[in-house]
Amino acid sequence: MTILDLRGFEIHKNHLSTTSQGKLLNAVRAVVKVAPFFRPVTPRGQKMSVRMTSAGKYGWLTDEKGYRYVDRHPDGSAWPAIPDEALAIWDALTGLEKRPECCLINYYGPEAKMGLHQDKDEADFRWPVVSVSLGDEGLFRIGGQKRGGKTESIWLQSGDVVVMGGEARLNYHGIDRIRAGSSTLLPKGGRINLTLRVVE
Ligand code: MD3
Ligand code: FE
Repeated sequence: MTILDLRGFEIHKNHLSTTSQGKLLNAVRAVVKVAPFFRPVTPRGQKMSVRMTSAGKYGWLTDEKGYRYVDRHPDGSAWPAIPDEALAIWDALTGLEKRPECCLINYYGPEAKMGLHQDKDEADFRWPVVSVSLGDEGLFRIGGQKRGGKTESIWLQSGDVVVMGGEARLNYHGIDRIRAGSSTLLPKGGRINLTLRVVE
C-alpha cells in the first residue's frame, strides 16, 4: 500500500489484498461469461494481441471503423454492469461523486503487449482513469504528452492500482511485456487489467 508518483501517475502498490483480488477476479469472470473477450482490430487492420471486453453503459473497442465507445458488445448484447468491487476501488481512491460508465477489461496472454498510446476517446479529460492489475506482472511504460519523448517503466503487479489524473491524464503509456508465471492468481496465467473511465 505504498503510493508512488511517476510523472503524475499515482501508483498504489498492493492496494488490493489477495482476498480482494480473488473477489474482483470472480466478478470479472461473471462479466466475461456474458460478454466474452474478443480481439479488436485496429483501423489499419491489425489484430491486437490483447483480448478485450467491457462492463458498464459503454465499452471501448476498435475495428475497421476506428477507436470508440459503443453501447453493445460485438455480439450485439448490452454490456453487463460494472462490478461493485471495481466501483468500490474508484470510490475509495478518487472520492468523486461521479462514477465511471466504462470498465474496460484487457487480458494479456504471455505474448501480448500494448504499444504506446494516449487515451483520448473520452469526452472530458478532467476525469481520472483508474487502472487495476490482476495476475502476472506487466511492464508499464510512461511517457509525456508528446510522442517520442523520454519514457520510464515500472512493473505493475497483481493488486496494484494506478490513478491517472490531472496533468498525467493525456500522457503516452503502454505495456511492453508480461512476466509469465509471476503470479498464481490466474490458474492459466496471464494478466488482466481493468480501467475505469468516465466516458460522456
Ligand atoms: C494513462 N491499458 O486500456 S493501464 C488502456 O495495463 C491501457 O492494460 C494498459 O492503456 C493496461 O488504455 C495500461 C494504465 C492506464 C490506463 C489508462 C490511462 C494508463 C493511462 C489513461 C490515461 C493515461
Ligand atoms: Fe491506455
